[in-house]
Amino acid sequence: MTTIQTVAFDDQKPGTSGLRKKTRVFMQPHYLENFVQAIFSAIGGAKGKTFVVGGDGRYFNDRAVQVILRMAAANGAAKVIVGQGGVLSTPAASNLIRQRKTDGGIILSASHNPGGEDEDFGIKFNMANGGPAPENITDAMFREASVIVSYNILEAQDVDLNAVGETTMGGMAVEIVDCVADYAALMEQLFDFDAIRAMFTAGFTMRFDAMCAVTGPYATEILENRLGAASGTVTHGTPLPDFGGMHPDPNPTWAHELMAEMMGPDAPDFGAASDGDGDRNMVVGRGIYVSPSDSLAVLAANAHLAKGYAKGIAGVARSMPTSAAVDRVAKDLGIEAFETPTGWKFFGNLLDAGRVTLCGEESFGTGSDHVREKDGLWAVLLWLNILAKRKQSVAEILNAHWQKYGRNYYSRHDFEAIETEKANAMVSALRKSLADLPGRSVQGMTISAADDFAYTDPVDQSTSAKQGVRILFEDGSRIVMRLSGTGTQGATLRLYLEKYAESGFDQDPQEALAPIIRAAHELADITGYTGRTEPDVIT
Ligand code: VG1
Ligand code: CO
Repeated sequence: MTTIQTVAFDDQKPGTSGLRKKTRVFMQPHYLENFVQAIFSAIGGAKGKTFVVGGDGRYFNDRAVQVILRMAAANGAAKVIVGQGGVLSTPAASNLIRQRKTDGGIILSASHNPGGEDEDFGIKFNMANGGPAPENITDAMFREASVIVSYNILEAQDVDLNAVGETTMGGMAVEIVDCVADYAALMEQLFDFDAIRAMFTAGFTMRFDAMCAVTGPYATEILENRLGAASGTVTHGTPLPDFGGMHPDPNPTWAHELMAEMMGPDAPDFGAASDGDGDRNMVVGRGIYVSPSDSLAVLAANAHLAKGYAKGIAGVARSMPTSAAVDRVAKDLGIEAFETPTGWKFFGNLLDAGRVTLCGEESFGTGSDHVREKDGLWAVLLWLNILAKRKQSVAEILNAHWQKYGRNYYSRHDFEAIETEKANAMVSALRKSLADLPGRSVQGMTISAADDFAYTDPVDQSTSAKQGVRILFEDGSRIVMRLSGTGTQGATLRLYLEKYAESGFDQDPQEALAPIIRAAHELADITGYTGRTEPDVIT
């Protein structure tokens, strides 16, 4: 074992989902090593522990896995379980951490951010429950990384990550496992594969765009091999280190090929896409896009149709900026609904305590208590299960849902790579104005309340402040603004817009939300501070 002297970097602060930087930042000497050592320090050391390690296969994934193995061995870990090739989707890693009763796992991914030598890389730690480290642990990682003076590493040859089976490194066991097998087995337990298979046999057609990212092998095995979807259903199914130049963010802007096909004359019955690390999903019906907030609500209302949820669901949780559509379903079902800050780490306690079964975010993330991460393919399979049982189209299911619950018109506008000082100035001015907003009228609407969202975890009472500015109107409409915690360049402003309608369900969301969009620009003076008049991405 070698102890290497190092100097701390001052920017190793994990964001919404781990530490994300440009790949070249991670590739500089000691950068990755410092943070890995900080992770081990933050969790009370690695000695005698078992970890899962894997990533989404992006550029530098393979070399980072070798570094982590050498450091885990040098820090006394008993065993590391690695996905073949160093690859594991985020939900599959979460599942392995739980199934194998390990002490946690290190996941290498910058998720929906592009990959490659000039793009993004990321690393995060998940706890023994399979979920992202909570804030007290990520704060400890930052503290440790800020004062680090040395790290431990073993001088050893690379492990052959492609050879499934057991080997050793120093005194540590290394087990290379098939990436897909355990995950696929879990999906078979939750969903009615026979019913879905029968639907495909009867001619149901589907397109799954894996966006050259990690879900390809999972989707091909489950959809094509086990469920009998036509071969070629999965496109962009081979994971590539640079995602083939695609931006692996499953939304209508970046998954435009899928959108064009689904809105075209020969659209299949169902379309879906997932992101870099496989935890996000976008769902599209023939000629109809399903917003993630609506998808969560539909899944909550229909989950009992799948065998894994046949007993019903205990409760639901959504991140604060996610639309309130799922709250209406919870009310109807007589179950609890929770509103948490952005980021999956805030769902962990509620899931562990059995208070919620389903949770989701407006950012194309949906999941359940089967793992402790959002899970793209899981959401797609639940939709397929519901379609197979209800024998209706996506459009019919969505329209029936709105008829029953009303429609929460919803959109998110992203203004990317703003100069950080300008974005911060805008947000602090907005924060200062909050107390004076109630009672004020903008664009013909009266503001009823305005605050900066603060959260107290109902299970362990931990608190998180400044989680997003909320401006509520008397008619129930809502504006939310926050700065992204996953970007690697400047600041990204996320503007979330919502309006509830009891009738008139066929409007374009951008039209239905037009006065609220204008009000947001007026209240925050987005153009004055940032020079931007139009968002870069609309979802
Ligand atoms: C974004 C999303 C958030 C999500 C996070 C991680 O965070 O808004 O809902 O949990 O990405 O998703 P932010 O701070 O940029 O708004 V993933 O699939 O990138 O791990
Ligand atoms: Co992701």
